[in-house]
Amino acid sequence: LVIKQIETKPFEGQKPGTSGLRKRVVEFEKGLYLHNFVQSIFNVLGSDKLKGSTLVVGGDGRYFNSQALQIIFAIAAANGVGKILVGQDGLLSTPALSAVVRARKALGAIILTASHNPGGKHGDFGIKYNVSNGGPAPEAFTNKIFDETKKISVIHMADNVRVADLSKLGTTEWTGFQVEVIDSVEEYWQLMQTVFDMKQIKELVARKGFVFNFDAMSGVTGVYAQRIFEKELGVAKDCLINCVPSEDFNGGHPDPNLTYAPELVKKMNAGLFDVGCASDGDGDRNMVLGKRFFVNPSDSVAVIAANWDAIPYFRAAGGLKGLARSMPTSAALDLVATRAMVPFFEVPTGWKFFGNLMDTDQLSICGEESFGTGSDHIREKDGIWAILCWLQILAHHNKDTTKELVSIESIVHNHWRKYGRNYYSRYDYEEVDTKLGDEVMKQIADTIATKSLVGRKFTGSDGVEYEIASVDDFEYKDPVDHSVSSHQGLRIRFKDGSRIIFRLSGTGSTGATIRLYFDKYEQRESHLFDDTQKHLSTLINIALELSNLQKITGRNEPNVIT
Ligand code: VG1
Ligand code: CO
Repeated sequence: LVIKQIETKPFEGQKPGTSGLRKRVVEFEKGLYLHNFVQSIFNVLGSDKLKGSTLVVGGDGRYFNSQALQIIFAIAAANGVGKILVGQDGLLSTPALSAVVRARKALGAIILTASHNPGGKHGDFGIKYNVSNGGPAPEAFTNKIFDETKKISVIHMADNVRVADLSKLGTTEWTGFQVEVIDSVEEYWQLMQTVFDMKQIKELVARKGFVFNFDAMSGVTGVYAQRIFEKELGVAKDCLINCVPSEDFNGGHPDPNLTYAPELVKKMNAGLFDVGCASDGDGDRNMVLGKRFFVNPSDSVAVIAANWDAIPYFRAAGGLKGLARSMPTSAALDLVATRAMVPFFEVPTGWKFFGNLMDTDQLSICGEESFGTGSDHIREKDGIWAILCWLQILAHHNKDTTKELVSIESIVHNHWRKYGRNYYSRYDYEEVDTKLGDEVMKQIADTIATKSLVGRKFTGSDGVEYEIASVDDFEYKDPVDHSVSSHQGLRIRFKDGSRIIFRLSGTGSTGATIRLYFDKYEQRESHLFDDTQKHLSTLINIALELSNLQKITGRNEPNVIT
C-alpha cells in the first residue's frame, strides 16, 4: 500500500439527514467533497476499531456510484480497514447490505444511494453509514460525523488501490487489505428462504389465471427480482418491468407511489393483474397494489402484522414480540398491537429508531407511511421482503385453489371490517424556498406553543365536529439508550383520534419539502369504503387554515399526494 496524506478543508453543510447525506451529484463531484465525508466517518470510528475490520460497501447503481466506490476503497485501505465486501457491479440494495453486514459480522457499511430521489448527472447522490447491527447509524453517531466534517484537515488515501473489474466475483489483494466482490443476490436469497415458505408462494404464482407484476423502476432491485421472482418463483419474464438498473433510472423518479409509478398504476387500474408491486432506487421501499386497488402503506404494515401467522419466520419466533411505526404513520398498526396484546412503539421518522428495539427483542414488524415496511430479519426496511409477505399472505388465504381467488382488496376490506379503517393521506410541497418552509413551521409551532388551540372546534361540510384535544412538538426518548430526539414533527390531535402532522423533510437536496399528514379513524360500517380525499377534506382544510401554508408559500396544490 502506498499511503498519502492529502490536505483538505471542510465543506459546509455535510450534515446527514433522515437517511444519510444527500446532495446534487455536482456537489459530490466538487474536489474532495466525498473524500471529506468518508474520512470523517473513519475519524469517528477511530483507528482501533478500523484496524483489520471488515466493511460492506455498495450502492443503488446511480451515476457516480463506480467512481465513489474506488475513492472509498482507497481511503478505507489507508485507514486500516482489512477487508471490503462489495456487491457485484458495485450494486447492493439497502436491505441486502443490511443482511450482509449481519451475516458476515462486519464492523459496518457504507451505502451509496439517494434512495427515491432522481439520479443521473443532474440528479442526486447520497452516502450513509450503517453500524454493526446492519442498521443506519444512530443520531449520536451521525452528529459526530458532522462535527468531524467541520474540522477535517487531512485525508489518508492509498495511491495504488483500485479494483479493475467489479463485475467479477472474487478477491483483489494488497498487503493488509482486500476487496472481495460478492454475490449479494445469492446471500439475500439465502436469507429470504429462512423467512418464507417459498414452495407455497411458488404454487400461488403458478395458479391458473394469477398474474403478478413487479416494477423495479430501473433501480437496484431489478437484479434481485430477476433471481427471486423469475428464476426461483417462476414469474414470467414479461411480468418484471424496468428490471435493468440504470444510472439515471431511465430518466424516472424511482419512488414507488401513485404519482411516480404511472406505468404500473395504469395497468392495475385497467384490471390487468391480480398483484402489482414496485420498489424504489435502493430497494428499501415498496408499493403493493391489488386489482384496481391501492394498499396504503400504513394499512400494509397493519395487515402484514395481523397476518403474521401466515409467515414461517414469525411462527418460528413464537409470534410477535412487538410492533412499531413512525409517528406520522397512520394508527392502523396500533389497533393490531392492542388486539394482539403486544408492546407498541411510536418513533420518529427514519429507520434508525427501530434498531434498538429490535436488538433488545422488543420488536418484530414495523413500518412507515412512506412505503417502508420491515421486520427484525434485518435492520433496514425491505421492499422485496414486503412484497414476499403479501404473496405469502395471499397464498395462505388461497390454499384451496379450486375456489375463486381471495384478492388483496378483499383481505384489506376484511381487515377494515375487523379493526376499523384509518383514512390516511400525505401532502408534499416540494422544493419550497427554505425560508418560507421555516416560516410555515414557525407559524404552526407558535400557535401550538400558546396551546390556545386546545378545545377549538371545527365543523366539516359533512356535519362532523372536530375538537382539538392536544397539540405538541413530537419528542422521542429511546427506551433502550435513553437518547432524546426533539422537534420530530408538530402534531395536532383531535378528540376522535384524528391527527394532523406537519414536518419538514430531511431527505431533500434542494430547498425545503413540507409534509402534511392526515389520519382519521372510522369504524362505522357504512363509511368504511369512502373516497379518501373526500373523507379527509375537513382535516385538510383545518391544516391549511392553521398553517397559512398557501398564503406563505404561494402553493395552491401539493406536488405529490399519497
Ligand atoms: C423520508 C420518509 C421517511 C423515510 C426516509 C428515508 O424522509 O418520510 O419515512 O424513512 O425518507 O427513506 P423525510 O425526512 O424526507 O420525510 V429512503 O427510501 O430514502 O431510505
Ligand atoms: Co429507499
